[in-house]
Amino acid sequence: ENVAVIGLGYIGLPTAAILAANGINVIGVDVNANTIDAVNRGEVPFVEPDLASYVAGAVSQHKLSASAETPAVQAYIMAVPTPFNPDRTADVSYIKAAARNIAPRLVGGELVILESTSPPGTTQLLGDFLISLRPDLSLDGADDRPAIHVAHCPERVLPGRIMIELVTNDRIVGGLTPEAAELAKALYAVFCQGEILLTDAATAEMAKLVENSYRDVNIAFANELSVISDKLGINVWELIKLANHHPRVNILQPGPGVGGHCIAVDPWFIVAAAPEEAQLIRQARETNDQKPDWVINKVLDLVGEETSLTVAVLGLAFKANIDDLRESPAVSIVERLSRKLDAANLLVVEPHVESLPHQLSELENVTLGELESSVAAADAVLLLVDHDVFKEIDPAILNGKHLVDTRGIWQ
Ligand code: SAJ
Repeated sequence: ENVAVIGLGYIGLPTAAILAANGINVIGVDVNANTIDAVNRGEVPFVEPDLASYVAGAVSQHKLSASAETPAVQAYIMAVPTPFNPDRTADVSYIKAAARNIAPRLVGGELVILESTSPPGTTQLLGDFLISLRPDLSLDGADDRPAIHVAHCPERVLPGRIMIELVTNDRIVGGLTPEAAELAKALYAVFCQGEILLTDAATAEMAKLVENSYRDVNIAFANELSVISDKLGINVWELIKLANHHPRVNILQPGPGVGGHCIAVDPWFIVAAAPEEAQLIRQARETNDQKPDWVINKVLDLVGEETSLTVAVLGLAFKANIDDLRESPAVSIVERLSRKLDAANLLVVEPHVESLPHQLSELENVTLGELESSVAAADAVLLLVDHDVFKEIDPAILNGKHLVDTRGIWQ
């Protein structure tokens, strides 16, 4: 069987590689020439554990190749971005662009799967769009027009554990027709050892958004507790640890805000679909988005008049032990802190990257430093990411320094 995976990013490339490792002939399609060249050399353009060996193996076995052209195949998996617009609605233009390239290749009988996280109704929109381009086809075989089978199968893998979770997680498959759902299930069963649960497309779309909103609401609760506890002089880490001894309580961890391109985005798709009703979901987003301001004010309060000081900032990634800086609250905290404390020297320590991201590289008072020397030189230490390497610091070297620990690793 031949499958095309459209979009070779954090989700598309691992999915292409795991299908290829299970004997499927996969053609990866991308608009980025560097990505295509890297994959065809058997290389991976970003860091994800175990992915590199899967891609190298699949390419050398001639099971995986990459191209700019959309081929004619039996099944298409779309894993293109669905970023959000300034008005917080979803931008589905990448889905439409992929559909425009698929449409001329269709003869009927093909499976088209949307994996991208999408607002409710997008899979139907995709199906209708394909049929508008190809009125000789149908979504259900009506009027003897050959059917193309359209389904939604949202990805739910955790960055850092993608190659494991692709195999072990349960999957939700929502078809525009029951037949489309069954066909998509058969394709995912090639590599997925979890349960594959069938539903309609809109429920599958909503399930993905709900999972990330559930996490966002729970992180907002933890973040609100940290602000309340700080005001009351209570150690929030101890508080949460104690409360979690209750058999039905499981509070998440506060932090400097919520980053990444899923949890901080997906809840807005629900808010856009039901603005009047989605009150708690909206408030949670706002609570988490306000946390970086609170952290900045905390640092400013602590240093007071002492503005020409050296601050060691530990961590830039959006969470522990990864190199991904996209939508990271740490990056925006450093950027804004450098303006507020323009007489200070900010030494940023991020062992997972080799250079500062563009938002920070132009700032005169921000430099990338090495862990031990930066902490030693610092008057204040601001911890933003709970990377394992930071947990190994000898607490003695922190003595006498102002400390803001947003992740509670030194409590
Ligand atoms: N965070 C906290 N406190 C916590 C947990 C997380 O502040 O107790 C912060 C992290 O530091 C980070 C953000 O939340 O900034 C998100 O991190 P995460 O580990 O919760 O999630 P992601 O964005 O890496 O991946 C999520 C996962 N969704 C769920 O766990 C419900 C993943 O399974 C999804 O596939 C992924 O979103 C996605 O692509 O949608």
